[in-house]
Formats: sequence, C-alpha cells, structure tokens
Amino acid sequence: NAMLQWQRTGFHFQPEKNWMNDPNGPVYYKGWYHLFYQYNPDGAIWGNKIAWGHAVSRDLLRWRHLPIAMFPDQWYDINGAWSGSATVLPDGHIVMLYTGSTNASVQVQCLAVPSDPSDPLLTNWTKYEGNPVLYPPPHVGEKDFRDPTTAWYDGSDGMWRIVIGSKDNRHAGMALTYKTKNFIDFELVPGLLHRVPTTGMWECIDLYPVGGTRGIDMTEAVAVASNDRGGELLHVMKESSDDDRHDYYALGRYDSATNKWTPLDAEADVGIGLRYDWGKFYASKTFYDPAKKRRVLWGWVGETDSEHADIAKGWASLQSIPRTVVLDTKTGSNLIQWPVVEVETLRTNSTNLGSVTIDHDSIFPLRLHCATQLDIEASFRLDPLDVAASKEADVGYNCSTSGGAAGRGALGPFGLLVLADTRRHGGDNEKTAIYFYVARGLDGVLRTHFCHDESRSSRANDIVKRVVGNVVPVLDGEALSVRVLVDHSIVESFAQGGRSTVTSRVYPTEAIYANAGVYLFNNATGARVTATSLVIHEMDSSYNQAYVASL
Ligand code: DQQ
Repeated sequence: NAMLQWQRTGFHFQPEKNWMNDPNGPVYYKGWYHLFYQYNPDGAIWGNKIAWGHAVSRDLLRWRHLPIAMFPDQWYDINGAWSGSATVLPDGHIVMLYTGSTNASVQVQCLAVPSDPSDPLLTNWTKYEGNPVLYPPPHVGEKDFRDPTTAWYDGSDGMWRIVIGSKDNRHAGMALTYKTKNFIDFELVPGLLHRVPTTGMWECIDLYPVGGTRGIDMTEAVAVASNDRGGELLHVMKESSDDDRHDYYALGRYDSATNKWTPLDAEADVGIGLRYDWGKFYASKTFYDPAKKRRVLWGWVGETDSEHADIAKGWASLQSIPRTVVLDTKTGSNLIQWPVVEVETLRTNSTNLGSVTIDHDSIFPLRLHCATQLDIEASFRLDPLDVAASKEADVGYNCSTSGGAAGRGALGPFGLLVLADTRRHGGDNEKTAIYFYVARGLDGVLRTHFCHDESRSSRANDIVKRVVGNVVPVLDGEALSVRVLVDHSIVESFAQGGRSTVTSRVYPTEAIYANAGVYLFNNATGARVTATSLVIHEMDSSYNQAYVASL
C-alpha cells in the first residue's frame, strides 16, 4: 500500500527489495565505490541463505544495483555467506575474506577474488577452490568466530594481518589476530589483541588509525608507527556487541610488535564506553577511500517495526549515510562522524531562517514546501541570564528514562520536531523530537544531553519507540549544534559537529507527504532559546533514473 511505499528512502542506500543487514567489503576500485551487503534474495526477513548483495557508485550516494556477488552455494557457506572485508593489495588487486556458515553451522573464513580484475564493476566473484582458509582455533566456540577485518601489511615480517571477533567461555569479548602471506595459509598470532570481560560476542570488529585531518590506511599507519608521525596516531577499535546490538568503540594504541591494542582510558574500553551512534546502528564497517584520502563509515540501520510489517513492505533495513570519520582533536577523547561531503550535492531548496527565539513552553512552525527529505543545520544558544538563574542542581538526567521531549527541566528539553503532523498540534500528534537537555550537576557544571524521542513518531503500535541519546561534550564558548538528515523513515542526527550521533527509524502514518512538517520547540521551564542559525535544505532523491542510466 501507498503508506508502506512512502517509507522507502530518497537518499539512503537500500536494495530494490528484500532483507539487508551488515555492510560488507566496502572498497574503492578503478573509480567506483563498491558496497556489498548481507542480503536475503528470498524475502524481507533474515534467513539462513544470506548472500552478498552488491551495488556501485561514483559518489557514495547514487547507486547502481548489480547482480548478487556471492551466493551461499558451497558446503562451507551453505548456511550463509556472512560478513567480511576487502583488502587492496599493492598491485591493485582485491581479495575478499568473509565468514561462511558451513553445512554443520561452523563459522569458517573463506577467500574470494574478482573473476575479472579488469572489470571495474567487479561483477563476478570466484571463491577459492581450497576454501575454507581458516577454522575456529581449539579454544574458541565453533559458532563464535566471524567477520574478518580488512588486512594490513606489516613490514617487520612481511606478513598481512587480520582480526577476527570471538568470545571466551567466560563471556568476555575478544579479538584474535592472524597473519598470512598469501590469504590461504593463516597463523594465529600468540596472545589476544584485546579482551573485555562481560561484553559477549564481538561481531564485525574494525581496527583503524586516526589522527590529523585526513584518513589513513592501516598499512601506512603500521609503516610509520616508528617514526615521528606514528606517535600522533591513535587506533580505533570497534566491536558490535551481539548482547545488546550496539556498536562500541574506543581510542587506543596498537602495538604490532606485541600484538596488543590498549585503550587510552580503560574505564571507557571497547564494549563498555563510547558508541558510534546512540540509536539504531549496528554491524558497521569503515574503509579507506584513496580518492578523497578519508575514512568512511557505513552502518546497518535495521527496522524497528514488526516482521509482519516488513513482509508487507517487501523490504527491510537501510544503510546509514556514509560518514567521514576523524579524531576529535578538540576533545582528544572521541571521534567525529560527519555525512560525506557528497551529500551536499543533493541539496535543492535551501531556506535560511536566520535567527529565531523560542520562549519557554512554546513551539514554532517552519514553513517548507516539502519536509520528507531534509538536511537541517541548526545552532542554539540558551539565554545566558536564564542559565545563570538556574542555580539548582538537576541530576540524574537520562535521555531514555527522563520523560523525553515532553519532560520539563529548567534548561531543556528544546530542539526540533521533524516528520511532525502539520494539521494538529499538541498531545499525541505524530512527531519525532530531536533535542538538547542541559542539566546542572551537583558540582555546578552544566552537562548537555542530546536525545531523540521516538515515542510519538507513529500512531502504529507494532513499533519499538524509545528515547535514545547520551551526554555530548560541549566546549567553552560553543553553541549547541545539530545537523539532521530526514529521509521518510529515517532520522539521522549529528550533534556538536559529529561528536555524538543518533539514528532513529520512524513510521509516521499521518505526518506524511504534505502533512509532514518541522517545528522548533522549547519545553524548558526557565529559559528562552535562540536558534542562532537555522538552514533547512530540501533534498533531491539519489535514485535518479536518468542519472543511473547514464552511469
Ligand atoms: N551478521 C552476519 C554475521 C555478523 C552479523 C550474518 C552481525 O557475519 O556477525 O548475517 O549483524
């Protein structure tokens, strides 16, 4: 039906139909960005026949769908061709490592290469005849050994290294390193690269260097580790926690000689500290883009409606907007994620709303032609006199449990309502709130929470609706800022320049088409808020038939 069709996105990646999950093997090859993904060719739910879907793009936004790259058609992957990563060899050739779930559901690692390296589209893939190339080691469960990373080259012994995620028999998540010369014979590197108690199975591990303003390839980082530039580099380790389905990362240092990755802050270790995104975002993966010298992150954004609804739609899941990832040099303690610059080429009608002051307890409608595909840039300042007057401590605020956008505090919540029904205000009309809440601690210091409130995003009742978010660092003198991508059934926010991100899936039933609007709101009891700058771009669709045909 039309409403279900409306939920398809305008500029987020999704297959034409059926189920998708993890992004796989993202890579740049001969002028094309390749995205592979976990795909069920038989329907809109996950199943034991997962294949590798495949699409290519010149700009990470406008995609051409290609035939399935790999089917689960061998004894060693017959229960699923699961997640994996691409490695670009020095001669430009590509090797792909992925996890096969065997006929006995054992997780093994498999090798595949392009059948025709001269084909820039890499349409056909050949699985190595000697697969699998790697079985679970003796001390590891045979169903706890999956998702090989991109390999990097280590000049000290002339071998490539990869990392594979697992857990031990005490429910600690762990990362195993292997080395290989030829991607066929692998050797376990002694010791564990890393292990964190209580975090469970680590899926889709990622390990990559950050530092400076551009992206860095892992091989390059290992090569310079011993010289001056190496000292400035940090290594991000990310794992996707099967226990709670969130992507956790930490900043640390990788020492190839000892095969150890060590977090900068043990209190915020992998799996217990920072998340890439506080909403719906999982099984992500980065790749180094040599064309623009940047590191780009993709994440699987699943559905939060029911399986029944997905079957009715005939499709399930999106990929996040590809995000550039760099170290936040201002805080030194987190990453910055930002939509790739190409997203700005989709901006059409731009409305600069200048500066708008919203009194406490009020709502302000923003007039737009069409509010279903947007890129919003907003900065807010609280009235300094109001902030000074709010002396009382406001402790224990938590996005998820403190009443969401309808709650009241001295200095929040305030922000934006998107996909909000323009025909009726108040009460239970459909809307998704994106908001800040500033709370004064017992120490007198202000802490800023950034949250999404999904609780009124849909009148449908088969949907998981939550309030999600966390504290975001705000440095002296900084305004509170957010960039929001709205695209039918996804709302993706980047707060404080990308220090914190929140992604929501939303399923409005009434706030659709011309009834979808945007509002500013201020629910603080004691503060006026000024949107010091507010620019809203309407966004073109990236699925432009004529353009795709010209590719
Ligand atoms: N999805 C794949 C696995 C991976 C999981 C199977 C993460 O390889 O661990 O579809 O979502």
